[in-house]
Amino acid sequence: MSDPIVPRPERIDVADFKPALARLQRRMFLRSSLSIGALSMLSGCTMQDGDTVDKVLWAMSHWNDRVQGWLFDRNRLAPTYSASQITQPFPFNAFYPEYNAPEIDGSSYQLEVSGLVSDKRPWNLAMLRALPQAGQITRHICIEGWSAIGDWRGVPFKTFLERIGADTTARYVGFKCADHYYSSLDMATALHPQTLLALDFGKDPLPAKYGYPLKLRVPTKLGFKNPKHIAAIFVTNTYPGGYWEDQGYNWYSGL
Ligand SMILES: Nc1nc2c(c(=O)[nH]1)N[C@H]1C(S)=C(S)[C@@H](COP(=O)(O)O)O[C@H]1N2
Ligand SMILES: [Mo]
Repeated sequence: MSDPIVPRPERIDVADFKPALARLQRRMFLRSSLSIGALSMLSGCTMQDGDTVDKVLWAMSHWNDRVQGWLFDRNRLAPTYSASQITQPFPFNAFYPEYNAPEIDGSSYQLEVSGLVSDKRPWNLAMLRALPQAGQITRHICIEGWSAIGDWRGVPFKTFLERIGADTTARYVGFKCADHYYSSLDMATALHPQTLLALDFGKDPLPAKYGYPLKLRVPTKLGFKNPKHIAAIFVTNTYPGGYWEDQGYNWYSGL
């Protein structure tokens, strides 16, 4: 039962992230201790054809999302760091090389809003900058086995959801990006006090490679749940999936 979503915590050089990683490892231990044999007993199928195995594994993964959602403590904060601890240079990562990062014209940029919200008017950058801003220095952890501390600033996502009149009893918030990446979050994480609609990296607007003009910074999730170059945000009860999520990475991926 190979699991593409298991990060390699031994390659992450962090002492202060130990509690979060220990929780993650505990959850993964619980999952990996279920053998194919146990799975076939539980699911009542022989797990002989690939399709069935696939279906059971996906069902397990969605069950795992629910359990992780229940375990999520909406008040638990991700660790924060001092300015001297910021990683320089901060790594770039995407499903393409850095020179292919989309170049977006900030002056004509519009953020689309749709789904279960009362105000669907699009947003430009000046409107987003006029909302209350907050900063954070937190650690980004990529599933590929690296982590880095960065300094992001922007609109607390909860504030933004309130401004657009989002139905916060809905299950998901989905994101569509200018590079055709996409992702989604559970509502509890969307409303978490450290989830930030980031406009700046350090003192300056986000550079193209880090997601200009807008990215979601979610320090309670793995890196791939932090969409860059956001073009559209929607609130929904229909599971939206994501670029890596749809290829087997665990959707919840909380820390
Ligand atoms: N639009 C978009 N967002 C994305 C990605 C991407 O390919 N496209 N990659 C994700 C992954 S896997 C990581 S680790 C981080 C990397 O962000 P960084 O370039 O700021 O380090 O962006 C995430 N968000
Ligand atoms: Mo990543």
